[in-house]
Amino acid sequence: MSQVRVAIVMGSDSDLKVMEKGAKLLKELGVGCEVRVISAHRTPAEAKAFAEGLEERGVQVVIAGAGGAAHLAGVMAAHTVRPVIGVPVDSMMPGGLDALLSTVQMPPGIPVATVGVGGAKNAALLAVQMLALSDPELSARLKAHRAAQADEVRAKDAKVRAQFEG
Ligand code: RP5
Repeated sequence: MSQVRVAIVMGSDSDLKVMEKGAKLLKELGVGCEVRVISAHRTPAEAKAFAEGLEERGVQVVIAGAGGAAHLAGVMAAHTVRPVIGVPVDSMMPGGLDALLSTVQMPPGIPVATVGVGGAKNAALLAVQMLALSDPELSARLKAHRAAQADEVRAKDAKVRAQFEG
């Protein structure tokens, strides 16, 4: 198994349908990750111990997703100086506004880089961009991923254009 460089944590297994998209993308880009269910409220001792142990285990970035009163990313950030990316999950209030505000509105001094509601893919890409700062091979894979994405859009453009051509 490759070295775990990114930890994906979520408040409940009900968040997995969102968070697994990030895990899948990390795998595609060849970044070792671990996926855990740890709750800021239901298992607070585990949350603290997990965050405190990240540095020693060599984990470089944390992606934390939770819904409702979403404090998991903030709790992770409170107990580590590793960068924490928060993913608000739409699980209680429609649209996930509760989770978005709970995740993004951190007090000055303890930052959480918050992506959009359900934005596990962007969280993974942001984590990869951080790791790529000191990893040229990963940076090359990231550029190839962007290029492939652009090709997909061009293919869609061609398809839509063809549909409406006179
Ligand atoms: C949050 O409460 C979790 O992150 C999840 O989004 C939400 C509901 O949890 P379950 O009742 O599905 O376990 O802590």
